[in-house]
Amino acid sequence: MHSKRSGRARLRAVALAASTAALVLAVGGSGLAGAATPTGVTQKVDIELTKGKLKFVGPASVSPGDQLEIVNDTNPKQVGPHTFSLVTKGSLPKTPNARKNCFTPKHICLAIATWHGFNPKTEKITKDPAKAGPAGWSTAGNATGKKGDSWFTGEKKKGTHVTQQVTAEAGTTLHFICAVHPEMQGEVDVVAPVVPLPTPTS
Ligand SMILES: [Cu+2]
Repeated sequence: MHSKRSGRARLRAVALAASTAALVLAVGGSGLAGAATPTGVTQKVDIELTKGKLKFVGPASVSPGDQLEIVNDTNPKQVGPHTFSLVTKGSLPKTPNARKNCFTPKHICLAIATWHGFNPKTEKITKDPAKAGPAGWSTAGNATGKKGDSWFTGEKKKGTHVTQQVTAEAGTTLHFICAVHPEMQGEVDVVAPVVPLPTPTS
């Protein structure tokens, strides 16, 4: 009795170790730079002007391997251009005063401009999208030297868009801001994709 039970316990331990190893392998695989397994899902964040307010309108969650498209539904000739910029939560300006000073040295809006190769003399950018870390939407930047992933909509026409794969890890939250209108802020949770279970045959 005693030996039978410990044998079963040992088997269970081995099975557990095996499934843990598989889990580690799976996580390691999706953690490779820009190598998330495609889910076949496309998610969208719209930049909208609603009741006089500019905002990001998007899903509550996305998964690694989803395509994430950003679309500018506003007219840059009316409201100016935008950026969709991944930033750390701590670098989001929270007060009106912080938002007013956002485009000054050591603040996130000016930092975002530098990620895009902004030249203050010509007021032109040279990199779009600005890429940081692994390929795809992966990396949040800050105001003190860490670059993040970012897209600039351009200033000429409505409807411009960009699509990149979500390569941030499941369990994280992506915070984003517009460097032109720092009151435009948003977030999306990155969650593990739902894998459909095989249909039982009996
Ligand atoms: Cu904006």
